[in-house]
Amino acid sequence: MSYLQTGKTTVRSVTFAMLLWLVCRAVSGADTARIISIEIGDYRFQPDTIELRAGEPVRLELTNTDGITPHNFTLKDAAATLDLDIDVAAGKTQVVELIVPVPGTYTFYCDKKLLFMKSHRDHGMEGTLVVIPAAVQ
Ligand SMILES: [Cu+2]
Repeated sequence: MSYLQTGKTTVRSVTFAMLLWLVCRAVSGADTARIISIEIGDYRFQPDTIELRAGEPVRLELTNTDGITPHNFTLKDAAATLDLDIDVAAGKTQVVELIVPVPGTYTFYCDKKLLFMKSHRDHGMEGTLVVIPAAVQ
C-alpha cells in the first residue's frame, strides 16, 4: 500500500513538472518571438523592408491580400543558412518562425510565374531584410 502511494505521488510530481514546463515554454515563446506582419499582394510586399537583430526570434505573418493570385515568400542565402520558400494562397495567411544568425542585407521575393509571363519578381515583387548585429551583452 505504501509502495502504491509513493508511486502515485511520483506520477503526480512528474505530471505537474511537465505541465509547468509546457506553461513556461508557451509563455517564453510568446514573449520572445516578435511578430512582423507582411501583406503580400498587387505584386508587392508591404512593408517591403523589414529589420531584425541577428539571433532574434521573429514570427512572420504573411497575408496574401489578393483575391485569386497565389504568391510566395522566398528568402535564400546559403551562407546565412536561410532557405525559405513559403507559398501563400489568395486570401490566406501563413506563419513562419525565423531566426537569422548572420547580420547582413538579404533580398526576399515572390517566385511565382505564369508560363510565358513575367515573373512576379520581374514585376518588382521583392523586398529587403536587414539583419543588424546582435546587441552587445
Ligand atoms: Cu507573387
